Amino acid sequence: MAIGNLAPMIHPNRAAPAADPEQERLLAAQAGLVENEAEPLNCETPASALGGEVTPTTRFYRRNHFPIPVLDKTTWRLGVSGMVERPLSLGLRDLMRLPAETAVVTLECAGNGRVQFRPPTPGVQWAEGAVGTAEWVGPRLADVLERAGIRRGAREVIFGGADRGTVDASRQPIRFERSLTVADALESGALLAYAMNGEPLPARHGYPVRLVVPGWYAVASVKWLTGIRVVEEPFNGFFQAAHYVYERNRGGTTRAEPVRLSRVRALITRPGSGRELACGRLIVRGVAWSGAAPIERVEVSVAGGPWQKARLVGLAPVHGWQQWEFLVTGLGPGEVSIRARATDLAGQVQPERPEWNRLGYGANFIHEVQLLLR
Ligand SMILES: Nc1nc2c(c(=O)[nH]1)N[C@H]1C(S)=C(S)[C@@H](COP(=O)(O)O)O[C@H]1N2
Ligand SMILES: [Mo]
Repeated sequence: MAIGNLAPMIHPNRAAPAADPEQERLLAAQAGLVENEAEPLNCETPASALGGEVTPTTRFYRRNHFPIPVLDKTTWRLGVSGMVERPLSLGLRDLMRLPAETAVVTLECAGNGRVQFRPPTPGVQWAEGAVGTAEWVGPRLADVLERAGIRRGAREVIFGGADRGTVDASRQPIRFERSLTVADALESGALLAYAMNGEPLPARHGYPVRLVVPGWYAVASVKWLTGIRVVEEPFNGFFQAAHYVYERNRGGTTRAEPVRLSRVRALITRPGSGRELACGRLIVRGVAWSGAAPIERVEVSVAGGPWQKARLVGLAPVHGWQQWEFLVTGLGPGEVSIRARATDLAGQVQPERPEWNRLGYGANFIHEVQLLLR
């Protein structure tokens, strides 16, 4: 990497103050989120609080690797550097003057569902609520890259966040950085989002600007974006090459494949697991999504019975989850389990048992709720 590429990485946001961790915990608890880790705060939405076209921002899951930086829009700059014809330094107003796109996009943490892997895998033990859908607004990443002009021979685009910290005691503090290939950066439909559900992004979700990469596991959607660097070499950062990879051992050799698109998955949002309900009829509701393709079908199995097709409700946004519902009749008293599984138009169906991998990613287990009927 040329020395010149480093310059824009030294930005005024380095010494950004951090959000108060106790206040963040309190707000999350008040919104009914489940805390999996206190500092940095990692909390998820109970499945029963999901559903609807978008997730209210207060209830949107939070996944942080480092303390939350509180950035100042008057000094914040987004640098575009490296293998570009015209390096850029953009302020929030500059970005807001560009044509904006609005997209409803589901973001899911690649570790969602990890708690179910056996043997257990390290990392935050997410159940199934590290997922949410929001309406995002901002210019297209491709437009900004076009303005800068990607030079021939460029291979990847690295996105740097303003947050930093240590990932293990023996190492220096690092930033949160992720890359996309030039083709993915231009063709994924990624946005430089400054609004979430009609409001400026809150600090915890990446204020003032985050990347939103539709269809990809949310690790690609870098929050608190301050630097975009176009490079010639594959990026080997910690969150790119050491983590967020499916690591599998085959015949004694370890292979690592990067986490990319969200795997197909359905969640039952109503009724919530553990509920006591009256016998008879019951409407089961949920959401389903897949990074690869739209949802083709959702099936429900009651008390271990056959898979039956649920009704898809409305037309889902291209990259937002599909709502669905299913009417169950003739329920007698006692405990009953209800399961739901999704299939996408690419032909991928949720597996009975997602493939175990060392770091516990892509755990798209079939969701099951237990009910007590009286
Ligand atoms: N700068 C920065 N961006 C980040 C992260 C982070 O820790 N720092 N976490 C990533 C991961 S793993 C996820 S799942 C999503 C979570 O976004 P949210 O907290 O807005 O739900 O942000 C991604 N972008
Ligand atoms: Mo994540």
